[in-house]
Amino acid sequence: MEQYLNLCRHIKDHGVMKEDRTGTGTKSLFGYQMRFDLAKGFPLLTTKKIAFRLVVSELLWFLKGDTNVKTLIEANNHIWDEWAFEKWVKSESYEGPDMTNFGIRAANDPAFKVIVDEQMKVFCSNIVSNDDFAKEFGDLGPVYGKQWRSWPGKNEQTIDQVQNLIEQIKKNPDSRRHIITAWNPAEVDDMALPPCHTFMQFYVVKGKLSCQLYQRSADVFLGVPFNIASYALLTHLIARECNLEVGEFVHTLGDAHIYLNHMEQVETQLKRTPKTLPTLLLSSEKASIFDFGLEDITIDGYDPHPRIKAPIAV
Ligand code: DHF
Ligand code: TMP
Repeated sequence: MEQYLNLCRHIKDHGVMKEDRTGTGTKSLFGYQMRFDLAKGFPLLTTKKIAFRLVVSELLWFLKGDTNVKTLIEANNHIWDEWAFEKWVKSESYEGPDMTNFGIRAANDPAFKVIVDEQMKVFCSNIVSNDDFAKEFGDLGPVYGKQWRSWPGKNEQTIDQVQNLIEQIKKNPDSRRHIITAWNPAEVDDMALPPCHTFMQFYVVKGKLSCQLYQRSADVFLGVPFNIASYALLTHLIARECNLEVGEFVHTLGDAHIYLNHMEQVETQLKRTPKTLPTLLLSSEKASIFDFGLEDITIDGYDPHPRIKAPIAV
């Protein structure tokens, strides 16, 4: 994963200070590309520990067409909590302490973070125990799952981009139209967070399937390691279903940034030596990509350096 460390170094050396929506501040640059040969091991970061089960449960959630955090929370995956929580604390139903700009305030004030964490616990337990609450506040809007599996088409019909993609790869591998887009301009305003990984294209040559992702906005310390693993996994799953070997994952970034409150963590990582990449193991029993469950996807030989914590910008 030298590619990832090179990206961090490149932003450190050539990035420009840039303000951002969250008020955190970033070092940023525009336009960057990494390539990962998926035959050379599974690109799960080894210079810090990534909880692979979170990557898997999020991808399965997308693939099911789900957009409600209830499913994630029930799988003990809390990576999307803040963006559903935000809807709740801004609503009439919320009666707790003031949560205006809770993200940036929690990042700068440990005492306030304790209060946010308490309210977040209340939120998560409401989501799990109360279906009406989950329906109203758990849904992130028409985000990835909706656009991937049921993009609103003509005459009230919906388009299953994933199913169509798999069919086309099987029928017409040479096509230059193997595309899935999550960026739906008509619906972006209804999303809790407009898609960051927005546009992917697949490519088949010599029996190998490659994938290129265009990511418009890239949180290099927290989001990007997940995004690399997630798209590598997606490529493996689609290749398996189409009887192809895996080729490359090409990761193209738009605004590639390191948040200023992640700089120390990035430094720590840069001092570490990458280890051998793990191997992905997929259950051979499942016929379709849509049948995969958490237990069918595992990683072998993953021996990373310890986890490094960092606050997420909301
Ligand atoms: N917002 C921002 N500012 N950056 C993101 O990367 C991001 N990613 C989102 C939603 N909004 C975002 C969805 N993906 C974590 C990783 C990926 C992710 C959201 C959060 C994260 O916090 N990872 C922690 C561990 C989390 C845990 O163990 O629960 C990490 O250390 O990798
Ligand atoms: P933005 O909508 O203002 O660009 O903020 C989104 C932030 O989330 C930005 O820092 C990029 C980051 N992000 C990722 O890096 N990867 C992801 O998968 C997601 C959902 C977000």
